[in-house]
Amino acid sequence: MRPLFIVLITLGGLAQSSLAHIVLAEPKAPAGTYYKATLRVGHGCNGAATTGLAVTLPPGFQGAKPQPKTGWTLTTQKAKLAQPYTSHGKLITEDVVQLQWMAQNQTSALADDAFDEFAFLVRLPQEAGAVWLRVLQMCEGGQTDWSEVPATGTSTRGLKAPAALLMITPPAGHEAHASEPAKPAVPAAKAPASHPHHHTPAPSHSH
Ligand SMILES: [Cu+2]
Repeated sequence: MRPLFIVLITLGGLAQSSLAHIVLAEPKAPAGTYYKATLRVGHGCNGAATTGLAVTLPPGFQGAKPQPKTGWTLTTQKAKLAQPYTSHGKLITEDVVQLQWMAQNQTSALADDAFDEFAFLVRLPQEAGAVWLRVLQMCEGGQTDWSEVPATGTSTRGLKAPAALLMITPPAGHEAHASEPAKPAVPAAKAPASHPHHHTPAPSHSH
């Protein structure tokens, strides 16, 4: 790679906000809830149009279902689970581990000067904390592997191709457990109080 090219990429990286990367439109969600993950693709690969997107689901993400897109072919990949779980009374021993959207033709490909969103529905793990979604962006004549994760914390500053960050917040109703040791990477959890949770001790409604 020529030095000038590297300088341009670096400058570009500094100038762009994280909005230009592949990010989650809704980067925060309570643990154990059904979450619509919307991956926002802000640009192609060094100017080339995006022809495909493959997202790897972190462990504990259950029953992922991609949202179909006109002009794009969907593929879901399943794998045997190290830790089977029960859903709606059934034991789940294998689950979706990767989702892929491929443009059916050049017309469907996402031009560099446009943006689009790729979504899926998934049940989030019960544990709060920072989770990174690895996204492989395939383009005409190249690709970008959005897989970089900071050594500590959750700042993606200085990373050229960071994975998409999701902050899983403690479920509402578990705030009383705040004295439990929290994972260091998690900033003060602000779970919306508007999500009633079955673990919430039922307050006595005497009125
Ligand atoms: Cu970017």
